[in-house]
Amino acid sequence: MATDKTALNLPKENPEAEDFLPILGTDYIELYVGNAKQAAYYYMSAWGFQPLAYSGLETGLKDRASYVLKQDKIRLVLTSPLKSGGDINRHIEAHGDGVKVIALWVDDARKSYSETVSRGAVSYMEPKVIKDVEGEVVLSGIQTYGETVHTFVERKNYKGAFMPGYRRWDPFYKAPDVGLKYIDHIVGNVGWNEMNKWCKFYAHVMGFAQLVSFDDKDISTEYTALMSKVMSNGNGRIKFPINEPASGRKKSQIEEFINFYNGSGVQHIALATDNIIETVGSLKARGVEFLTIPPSYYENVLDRVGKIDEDLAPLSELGILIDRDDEGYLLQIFTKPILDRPTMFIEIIQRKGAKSFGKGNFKALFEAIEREQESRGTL
Ligand code: TYF
Ligand code: FE
Repeated sequence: MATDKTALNLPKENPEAEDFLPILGTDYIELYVGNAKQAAYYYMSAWGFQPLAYSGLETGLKDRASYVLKQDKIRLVLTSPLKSGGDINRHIEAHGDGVKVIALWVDDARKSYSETVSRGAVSYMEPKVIKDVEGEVVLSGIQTYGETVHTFVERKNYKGAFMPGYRRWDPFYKAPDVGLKYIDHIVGNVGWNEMNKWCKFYAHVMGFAQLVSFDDKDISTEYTALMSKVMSNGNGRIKFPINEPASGRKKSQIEEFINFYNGSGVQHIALATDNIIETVGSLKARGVEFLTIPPSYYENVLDRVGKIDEDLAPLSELGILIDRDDEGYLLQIFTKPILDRPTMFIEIIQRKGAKSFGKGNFKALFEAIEREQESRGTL
């Protein structure tokens, strides 16, 4: 692991410099999916999301339906087209179900737009005000890797369930939550030799700093080869690792993603909990499938990470990985791909002081991913 100080004008190293793009947090993640009604049911029943808002034919839309789900600070929007043709169908045809929008909550969506577009961002949506009786929201947006976009959401005085155009959605069915709290990080996979381009985009255009970088020597040897850099905004609330494939003995898991997604896109979303044993236990009981870790991982893991608060037995039973840095430790686990295409998956993470990414787990994790790749015959 190397901390790359060459990466541009970093807020951390220049604390006097004004953050030209202050971000309050992730506002929501929107996926374009083939069947939003059924996807909503999956994220509610398996993942414990609660229904929040809806828009579609009943609210006057003619061409799409969206369901908004919530669990603590995490909001998901699931959107499907209602007619043939159009951008959403084209997105699904190219990528399968996947993340279209990573929405960022800001104080000033107009300024966020002008600051980023003037630094070279490609516009996705010019600032616009949307209103209803509950107040108003200002939206704007820029393009990022692949067909993914960032919208800026300013909701100064909005009192409604989600935003104008949506109505509260309160179906009779509600599954209990599973203790998911907030989005820890969102990872993008980009094409060969594109990692630095997109890290420069996050640095120059959005004022992010590089936290860490992993090169193919850290991450490949005989395992799935990739390179990765983690970009973070000024207050550290937003963390975007960017991976690119590297050549190795077998086909990189990043290359497999790029092939099935037809380009760059969101590879995984890491959701934080403050009790990973309970959260993962509930998810498994509801049918969520995780990568399996061999028992040998647990034989000497405590020699590597030292003392932890949890008993090892439930961690080992569930296949939860452990890693440590200077500031503490972290617990993490990864699902199998949650779609038919081997593209997107979800990570559950519990941080106990550690601010890093689980480099100490890469070998066990990538071996687990390789076993999955083998089972698909895609190596
Ligand atoms: O949070 C972490 O430790 C992960 C590790 O293709 C990771 O993001 C890195 C690359 C990858 C899958 C997982
Ligand atoms: Fe991760």
